[in-house]
Amino acid sequence: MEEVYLGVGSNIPPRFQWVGVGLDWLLKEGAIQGPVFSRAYISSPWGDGSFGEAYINLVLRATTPLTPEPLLDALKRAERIAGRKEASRNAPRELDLDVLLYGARVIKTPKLEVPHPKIPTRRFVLEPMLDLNPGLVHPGLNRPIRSLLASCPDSGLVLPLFCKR
Ligand code: PH2
Ligand code: MG
Ligand code: MG
Repeated sequence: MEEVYLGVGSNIPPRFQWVGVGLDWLLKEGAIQGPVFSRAYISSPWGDGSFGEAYINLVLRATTPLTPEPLLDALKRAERIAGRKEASRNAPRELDLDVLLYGARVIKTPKLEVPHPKIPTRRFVLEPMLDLNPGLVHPGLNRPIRSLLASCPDSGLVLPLFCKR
């Protein structure tokens, strides 16, 4: 069993429905267990070629019995079950599931790079990671997520939907 942080995003309505469909399937399959969720955020589409409605973004922490590449395959399958089709990079999507962290492991294969290479540049990922663990340290860069957020160049809208409980 390993602890993982997964990034979750959707910008094709009904956004929360697609998030639910994908996560239900991952839980039913046993691909993830005991998920804990960040707040959900509204964020403006980020990156070259991105457009469309605002995103719902959140991060979850869970345990997984799967090794990294089978976990990635399960995430891709959950995306397809939520209706996602092949499309250009950054195009609107019903569901996007990314492996952000896999324990403290640093992995680079042709299929998968972990920690996710875009973590430091995306406020819609850094903010929800901090909800889950304010003391979290990026295992590849050996820098606190808090400090990556302080120097993050992303100036897009990243708005929590609800206040902290
Ligand atoms: N994902 C992308 C491209 N752009 N923008 C926001 N706000 N949120 C995302 O999850 C996102 C994005 C490609 O994975
Ligand atoms: Mg993504
Ligand atoms: Mg993705």
